[in-house]
Amino acid sequence: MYRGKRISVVIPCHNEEEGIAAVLAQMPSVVDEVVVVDNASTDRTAEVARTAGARVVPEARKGYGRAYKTGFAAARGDVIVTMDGDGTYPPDSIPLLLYVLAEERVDFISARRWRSRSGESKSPIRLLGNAILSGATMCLFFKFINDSQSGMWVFRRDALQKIDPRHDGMALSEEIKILAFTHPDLRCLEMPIYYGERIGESKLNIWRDGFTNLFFLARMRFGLGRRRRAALVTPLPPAEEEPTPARAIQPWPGWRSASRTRRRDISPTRWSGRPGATVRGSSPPPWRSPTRRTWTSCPACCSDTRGRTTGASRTR
Ligand SMILES: Nc1nc2c(ncn2[C@@H]2O[C@H](COP(=O)(O)OP(=O)(O)OP(=O)(O)O)[C@@H](O)[C@H]2O)c(=O)[nH]1
Ligand SMILES: [Mg+2]
Repeated sequence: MYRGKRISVVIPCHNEEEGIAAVLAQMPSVVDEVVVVDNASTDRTAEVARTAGARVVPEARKGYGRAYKTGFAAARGDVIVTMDGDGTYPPDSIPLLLYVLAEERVDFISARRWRSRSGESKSPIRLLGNAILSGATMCLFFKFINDSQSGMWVFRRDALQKIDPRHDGMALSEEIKILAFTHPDLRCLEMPIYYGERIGESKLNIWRDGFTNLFFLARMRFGLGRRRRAALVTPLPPAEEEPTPARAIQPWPGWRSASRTRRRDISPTRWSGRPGATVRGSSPPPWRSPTRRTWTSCPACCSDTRGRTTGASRTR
């Protein structure tokens, strides 16, 4: 628990029995739950994680993104922290990242791998690949993201609904950052961290994953606008809760019978169920259209003889 917020750490694992034990042993006390997504492991990953106190969620469908989506759905915290189960990301940086998240009122932090703790740097091919992908991200989306492939993020749970990442593979890492950093309602930040040596065998396929991520960036550049617009459409309420059509609303007794009567027959006395009401002055209260989001007066009683609406109609 940190400043009244529950903290969940989500870790996707595919055959990480050596790494996960080391990661869980370093977990700071602010963390309320650790969700280890056991992604089709054939070793003792699940058993080791459970013994170390983590909640293990099985996910039989392989894929880094697939594992994360399952983990996010299972996490119960208000703030979600992610990292690999291989010891590369520092669990002891979590309190500092949470402090910045709260102090700066940020919604999403991506941890940038700055320097290696042991002083050993990554292989040149990986450094080059990361530079190309991060450079392409900056050029295509005009966002200064130094480490687009980092797997450590700290974000508020409610931001996840706005981001809605979908990719099943390694590209989820860049997808989630692009969606967060380009979202108009989210405050995002990149913070440097030290990274450690990998424990166990890498699951990254440098060429395949590298090119998949690069093509995904291009596809996302063209699809992002459409995706944002689709997310903006407010879904209609479910059928059973659909509001009654305006004509069936009975703001006062006698409304229905009056509206069914031919227009020339409507007299102030017949029209009103309300004492003292007149045809023009007795308009029913404006109603809010759930699809158009406008407040509309009833055209039946507020329109003039040419059928023009005379009542107030305003958009909120
Ligand atoms: N690549 C990959 N990783 C998975 C999968 N399912 C879970 N994971 C986990 O996702 C995390 C990231 O994979 P890594 O192999 O560490 O990839 P990486 O961090 O880009 O590469 P390294 O620098 O070698 O660690 C690890 O904890 C994996 O165990 C999967 O299907 N594919
Ligand atoms: Mg890793």
